[in-house]
Amino acid sequence: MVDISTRLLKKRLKNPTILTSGILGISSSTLLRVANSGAGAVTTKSIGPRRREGHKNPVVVETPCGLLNAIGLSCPPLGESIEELKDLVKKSRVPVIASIYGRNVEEFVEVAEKISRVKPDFLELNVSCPNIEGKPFGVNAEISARITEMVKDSTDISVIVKLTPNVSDIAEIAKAVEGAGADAISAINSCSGMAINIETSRPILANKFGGLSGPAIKPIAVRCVYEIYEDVDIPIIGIGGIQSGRDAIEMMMAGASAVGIGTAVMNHGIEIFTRICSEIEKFM
Ligand code: RRO
Repeated sequence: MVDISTRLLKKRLKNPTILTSGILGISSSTLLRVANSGAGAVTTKSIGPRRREGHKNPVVVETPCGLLNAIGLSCPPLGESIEELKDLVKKSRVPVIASIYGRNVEEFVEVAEKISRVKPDFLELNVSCPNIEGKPFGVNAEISARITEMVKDSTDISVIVKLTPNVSDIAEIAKAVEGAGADAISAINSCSGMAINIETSRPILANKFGGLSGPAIKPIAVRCVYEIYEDVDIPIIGIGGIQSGRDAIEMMMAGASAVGIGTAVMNHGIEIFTRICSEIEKFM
């Protein structure tokens, strides 16, 4: 059998597939099912400092080329998220990435400190959610670097920074967070988009705009990962539209050390991890 294990910083992944953030929430039992189903690592939905409702329905719309979402960073109170994460970290046989967000630098640090106590394998800083009021921090190199630096000062856990493709120069942001101490980068978050119901002449999503994911964004993700890889020396988790082993290999050829699988889980179920891995093995 081909060995497709890989390293992400100090952790060994039995294979390069990672459940991306947001797809299956933060419930420990759900994430453990994915961990036991063949994923190389799992990522929680982004955890914030306090309970957050998220946007009104509809929050998801399927388009012919991908999924458009505007969940709006919904999450339970921090204490509840921490209990779920604690259970997940205790029981998971694969590395756990805790995704976190804050409305400012102080909130990022607060969540990072509290989450670090339950010792996930990695923290992922979500500076790139497209579904917030105004622009995400990730469009600004200086602010992204400041958040990275402050979180790094507050934790011993390796920090991954998740970048947005909705910028003119993603490599510039990648270099800034690398300079601020980021241990790795994940790219990309969803691409800002919109869908209109032409019968009602209204936007379909209650939030009007959403983040597009799925096969439509794969070429954008491959281009972003390639550009980042040329400019930074830290590992990259390549995310965006991966549905098959060939897609995963393409992303790794662009420079990714591991790949995030998100929308494909919704389309094909959690068996997607073993399917992608066996396709990678065959290709190798
Ligand atoms: O919750 C969301 O609406 C959301 C988040 Br936090 C994110 O990072 N990316 C996305 O497409 N949706």
